[in-house]
Amino acid sequence: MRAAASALPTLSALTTGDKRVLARALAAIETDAGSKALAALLDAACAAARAHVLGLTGPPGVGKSTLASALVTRARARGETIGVIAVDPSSRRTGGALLGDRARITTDPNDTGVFIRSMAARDRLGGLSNETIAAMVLMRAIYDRVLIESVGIGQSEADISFAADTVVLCVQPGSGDSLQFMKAGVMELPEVIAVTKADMGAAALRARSDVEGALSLASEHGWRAPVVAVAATRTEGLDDLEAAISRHREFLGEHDRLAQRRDAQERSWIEETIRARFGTDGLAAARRLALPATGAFTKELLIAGDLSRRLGAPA
Ligand SMILES: Nc1nc2c(ncn2[C@@H]2O[C@H](COP(=O)(O)OP(=O)(O)OP(=O)(O)O)[C@@H](O)[C@H]2O)c(=O)[nH]1
Ligand SMILES: [Mg+2]
Repeated sequence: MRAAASALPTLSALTTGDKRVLARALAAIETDAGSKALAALLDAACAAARAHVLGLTGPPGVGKSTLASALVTRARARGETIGVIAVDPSSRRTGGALLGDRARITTDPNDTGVFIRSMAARDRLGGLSNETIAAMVLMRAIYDRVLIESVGIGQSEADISFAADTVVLCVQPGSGDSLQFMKAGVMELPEVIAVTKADMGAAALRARSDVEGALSLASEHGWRAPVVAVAATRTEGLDDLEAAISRHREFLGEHDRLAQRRDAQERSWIEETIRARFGTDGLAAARRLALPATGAFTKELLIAGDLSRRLGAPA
């Protein structure tokens, strides 16, 4: 059923925390794509951002969902509200059913302080779709925390850094893949590295020292990624992980770093979308446009409208 644009909730209705209102807004991300009203709502939500956005990434099976579950439980125990997005590379819509749901995060269905949504990935591994970005923006205006789980190995971690304030890369004892990328400098450095399944004894210890060795010289923009060992199934190492995440959050709070990071993210959302629709020439033309000061989502609409008028590309 197509929701009419008028069914779009207002920001103040959204921020009451009523899950049905959020569900309605999430549906509108697809049904109302390209509408001014949706862009205005998303821009208002961007301006009302309140959550810290944590990105959990790493190869399939590394323990991301188990860790996410543990972090959700701890956040709720502290009285914090949390929205979770599980980006699922394997999900395919077949006959209306979303297959291969990787959220596997169990919570109390009556708890109004937690909202979990699985979303399909873009074609690339770990790739975030426009819908995922929009869902994050909505949840960020509602909850105290947002957590995005996304599969990624190697370069694709960069994708989650377009949405998250703090990226935690999960690596597993005995698997050298992420490590190889890091050593080769191919990988965008995460802000925190979690060696999962630390209950696996010597292999976990070795993994941790391997990662620390690989990172010994790496430090990006004044932040050196801490390496933390966690055993989510035994709820071990979670204090250390949360402390590392908090330290990065404090780091972002200094010198306007958070605002700069989010500005850069918004620019990359616009560029990605314009490039995907109008190519590199379109992007170059967009850079020459004089645009009024608006939020990123409205700006993207204005650019797309202008380019499709001038280039005759589909609006
Ligand atoms: N021994 C041990 N096993 C764990 C731990 N955390 C997760 N696992 C197991 O690892 C397997 C994968 O865990 P998930 O949390 O589903 O991993 P994931 O990274 O979310 O997997 P995908 O979403 O499929 O990529 C499960 O069988 C978990 O029980 C841990 O701390 N210790
Ligand atoms: Mg998972």
